Amino acid sequence: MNTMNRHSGQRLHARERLRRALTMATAAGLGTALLSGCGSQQFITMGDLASDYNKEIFWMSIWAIALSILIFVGVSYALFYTVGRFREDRNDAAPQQFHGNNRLETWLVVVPVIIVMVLSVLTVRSMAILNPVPAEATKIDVLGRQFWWNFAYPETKADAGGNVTNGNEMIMPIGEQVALTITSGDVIHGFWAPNIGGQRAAMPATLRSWNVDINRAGVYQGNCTQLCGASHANMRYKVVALEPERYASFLAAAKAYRAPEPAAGSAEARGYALFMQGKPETGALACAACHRVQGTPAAGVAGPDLSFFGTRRTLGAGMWEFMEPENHWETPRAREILHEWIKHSPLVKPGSLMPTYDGSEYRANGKLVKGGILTDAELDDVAAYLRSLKLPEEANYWSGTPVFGSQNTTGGTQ
Ligand code: HEC
Ligand SMILES: [Cu+2]
Repeated sequence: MNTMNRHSGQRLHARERLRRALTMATAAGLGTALLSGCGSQQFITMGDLASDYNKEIFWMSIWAIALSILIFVGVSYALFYTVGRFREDRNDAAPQQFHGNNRLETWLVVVPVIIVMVLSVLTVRSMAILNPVPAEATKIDVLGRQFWWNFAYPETKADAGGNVTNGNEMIMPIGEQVALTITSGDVIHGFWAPNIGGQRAAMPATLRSWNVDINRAGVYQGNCTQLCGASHANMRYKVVALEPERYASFLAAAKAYRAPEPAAGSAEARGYALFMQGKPETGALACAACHRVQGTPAAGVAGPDLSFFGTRRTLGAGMWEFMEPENHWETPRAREILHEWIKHSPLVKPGSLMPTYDGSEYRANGKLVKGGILTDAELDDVAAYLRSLKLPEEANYWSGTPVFGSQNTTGGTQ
């Protein structure tokens, strides 16, 4: 009886284990399917030696590791030597006491001090190389907010007013140091783009400078590294590094850019009106209150800059990527996601601080409030307006730029 019970118990146990394994396998499969459902998300790659910053840190690490190995070997040798030499079975008498052995103690102090000094000198040397901001460096102001990024070019005043600024996609030149000034508009975020030189905290009311660089043109992945809220993991961005000439032509076009004026009566024109004024009858807030579009009265700063939105290939701070070689915003998937985004972004991106436009609740200043309403047709008009916000083709920084760490490595419109 007893044994039988035990047997059936074991069988149950085995069955339970199988069930759990199956559930886990299904969950893992679903997870993978969901993740890959997001399209070809670009991976983070580390240890990229195309960046002089990374190279400097790499060699410093090699020295630190070499010294650590030396210490490890030394300590291990001393340990085994002592254990072997002073084994109890060989020496019945108490081991010889050697406190007061000045020679030994001097060595024990001097050697670690030398090691620490060598490491400090190496560190200070690297800091002296990496930290000073060269006067001629390209300057970019980085602002992190829940859950997006803005990249402003403080030295490039737009002809239409304000600084040239781009949301969630940072364009920089290759082959020179780029001086970032990093801050946060709310909580602490972490600016992490390993290909161009690692990680820096983005802290409110604090400006941190940091020089980054890379010698290979391409699109690289960046992420927020601080647990800053619900969509911390969806606070991504792209670093687009361009050859100097291409960077210059981007910057010149961005400087001269004024959002294209929609033709009267077009969907874009209807979208423009909604963007600027919202729809007060239904409580739909004006997008312009939170978003800037260069060359229009829209100058909001509570959300990412949308001036070149049509040229961008990411949405929701890199939560979605659209890498189709041509007309990426015209694909059914992109159209659907953009529509859903404007309609109720907190539903598709947890914690998004943008209002809803389908009457559902969202969080504003910590309180739940009801969004206004735009009809599906109106949402499409607004989306059409956003898609029309394009830089001239010669300034399209995605075009032909290789995307590293992605299944789709061609990127752009090659
Ligand atoms: C109360 C401020 C506010 C209003 C009003 C607002 N937004 Fe936003 N918007 C945001 C914030 C904040 C984000 C960033 C959300 C995130 O990624 O976490 C955002 C993000 C976006 C993005 C994604 C940008 C990117 O590159 O990821 C688009 C597109 C957008 N808004 C369009 C609109 C449109 C269109 C309207 C009007 C129908 C609008 N927004 C109204 C605050 C606002
Ligand atoms: Cu963050």
